[in-house]
Amino acid sequence: MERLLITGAAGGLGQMLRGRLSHLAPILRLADIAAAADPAPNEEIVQCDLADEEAVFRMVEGCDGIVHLGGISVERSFELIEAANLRGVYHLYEAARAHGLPRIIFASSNHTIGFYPQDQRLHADDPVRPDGLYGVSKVFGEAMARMYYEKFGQETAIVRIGSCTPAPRDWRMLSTWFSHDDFVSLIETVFRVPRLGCPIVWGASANDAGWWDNSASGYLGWVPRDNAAAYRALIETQVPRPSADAPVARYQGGTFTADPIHRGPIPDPEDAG
Ligand code: NAI
Ligand code: 15L
Repeated sequence: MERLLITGAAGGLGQMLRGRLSHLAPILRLADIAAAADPAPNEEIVQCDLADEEAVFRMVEGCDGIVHLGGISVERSFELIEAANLRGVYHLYEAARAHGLPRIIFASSNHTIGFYPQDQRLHADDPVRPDGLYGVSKVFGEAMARMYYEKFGQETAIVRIGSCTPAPRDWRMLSTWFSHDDFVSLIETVFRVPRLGCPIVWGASANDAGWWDNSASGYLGWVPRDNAAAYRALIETQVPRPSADAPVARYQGGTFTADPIHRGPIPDPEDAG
């Protein structure tokens, strides 16, 4: 690849990956609606609202691979989700079609299946059970990826990310944790394999307590190395165990299953007094 595009580059995962993917292409194009920090010599900064189709076409032009992280990443109002995660994904796929079908990694989420109980092991082809508007928007993105694959041969790795954090922080993350190293190695694999197709890959580490079976995407040869079990003793001693009937202990999507449908803006906790 000559140029790799990372959308959502100003966000949590974007900032982490910005520093860890520079070996994949001489130029990293970092895009976000938010202003980004100063570019390094190998970086191009593009400020772009995913809801703006022309801007998305300019953002994608000249890129040979895309890590699509941009969008609303938690439960929000339909209006916010629609702009970034519905229109934004459509714009991204149309731009990719116009600019040579660069391989895409689509950051989907465990919230596409959040209403499954935690004692059920899932495969990639199990029916979706989204736990909110955010989860529904990721189902939409997955369907968009699949349709562009069937119609135009656009390859995408649909990565249903669990909880991608430096370390697991709570009991649920003993099952959902996706280490930064494992995410990086998955991205390396996706851009290395001769044939990608359009697999759904569970974005999770090799957690002893994991719920998700990645055998359907085994042909990629990607093997996660980390295991949240290494943090179990720490969590058991430092994090109170939630009661068995709490959403965070019942459902794979945890607390998202209990979120309301937000109508109108949600106050930013930092603005409250
Ligand atoms: P984040 O919220 O920190 O970053 C998302 C970025 O997208 C932000 O920088 C934001 O400014 C940008 N963005 C929002 N609306 C936009 C718009 N209209 N146009 C352009 N950019 C826009 O999220 P995070 O944690 O970095 O996650 C990255 C991706 O991975 C998201 O798509 C999220 O849904 C997905 N994901 C993340 C998980 C995690 O554990 N961090 C778990 C499951 C999925
Ligand atoms: C997600 O989809 C969110 O983007 C992230 O902030 C976490 O909440 C994660 O899921 C999770 O379920 O832990």
